[in-house]
Amino acid sequence: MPTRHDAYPEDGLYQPRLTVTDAAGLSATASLAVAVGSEQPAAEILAPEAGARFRIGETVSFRGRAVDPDDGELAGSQLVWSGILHHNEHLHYDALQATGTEGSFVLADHGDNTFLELCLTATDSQGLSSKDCVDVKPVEVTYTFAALPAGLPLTYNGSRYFTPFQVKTYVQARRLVEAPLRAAGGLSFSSWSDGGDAVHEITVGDSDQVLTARYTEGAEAADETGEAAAGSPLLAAEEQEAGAAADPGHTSTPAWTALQAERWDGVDGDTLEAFTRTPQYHNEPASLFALSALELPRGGGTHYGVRIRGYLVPPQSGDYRFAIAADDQGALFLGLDADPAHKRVVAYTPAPTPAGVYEQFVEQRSGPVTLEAGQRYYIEVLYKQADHKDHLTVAWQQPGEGWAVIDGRFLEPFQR
Ligand SMILES: [Ca+2]
Ligand SMILES: [Ca+2]
Repeated sequence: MPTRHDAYPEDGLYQPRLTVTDAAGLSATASLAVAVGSEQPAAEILAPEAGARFRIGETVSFRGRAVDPDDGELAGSQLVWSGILHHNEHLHYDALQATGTEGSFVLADHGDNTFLELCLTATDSQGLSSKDCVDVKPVEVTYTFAALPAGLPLTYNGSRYFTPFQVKTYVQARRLVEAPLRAAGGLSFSSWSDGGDAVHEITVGDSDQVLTARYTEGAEAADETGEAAAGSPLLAAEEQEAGAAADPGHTSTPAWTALQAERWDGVDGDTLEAFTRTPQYHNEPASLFALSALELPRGGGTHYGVRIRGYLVPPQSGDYRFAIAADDQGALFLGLDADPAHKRVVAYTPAPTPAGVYEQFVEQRSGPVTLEAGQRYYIEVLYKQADHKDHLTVAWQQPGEGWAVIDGRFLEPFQR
């Protein structure tokens, strides 16, 4: 490798360039900044201090300086502040821009798992610069969400999780929490421990808290039949449905409240084939939970399998298309009519897909399926989670419409 030595007798900033040209006449150039007789300045953030935490809505004051071995203390005009918002693994630049020795901003709420990286860049008279950065993080607290009885899914900030679950969030942040009005086993929402409505906004307090959604046995009719139905939670759900309809207070209860998912735990393997071969699958499920759409709550843990059965009742006649997304694997079966014996696979995931992405594999999407309005078609979804992420969504395209997750209002509970 050729080496070249250059001497720069005058102080200043030099940009030596190296150009290489190949036999075909194509060339490339690289350059380098060389400052002769000068050293770079030292940027230093004096405030906020590393590790300092701020509440959402609080004013954050920042202050800094830079000393240059050649120029001495640099003027405010040579100090530029910038902010980089870290959101999960994403970076958003230009979260803040300012010039000077000091300034302030109000700490905004960008959601959980976020913080601002505040940087000061000092540039001396020769164009040499240095940078100092500090993380500006919100004051964090842990909120635990529980349900009585435990295990029911609750929604925190738009995502559903099985209870109990914990979230790290920020003091003074506002978040939406939601408890379904109806849950599996004939349960009705009763109250939140903070006294809020089933769906309400919380302002995150200064310390860790537990928020509990309490459920009670549903309509009176369900209580009367509870004993007979004890061995069959699905049957109990149907009777609950009938009981709810007879209770004037619950006449608006939508049919989907009885749509149930059956869950088996401790299931080995990462495929549906492995799932359906296990002894567990041929026994009673470990738990049941209600669904409001063909979408499973995420964060359900590892090594479990789910079966959802019911009837699809199309709102209009015509050609429908179906699609499924899952991690680790999911399959959608549809009957030619209401008889489970006439089911066939219309869509499945050959390998894990990203959440809500239906274009990864051709097998994920069905061809056109002709359905008649008001008819009941048996529908079954099988899902297997091994480890890491879990998700399942089943979407459809009604005639002349866009893709949407199949809502519970088009589904009826399975009848044995
Ligand atoms: Ca300098
Ligand atoms: Ca997984």
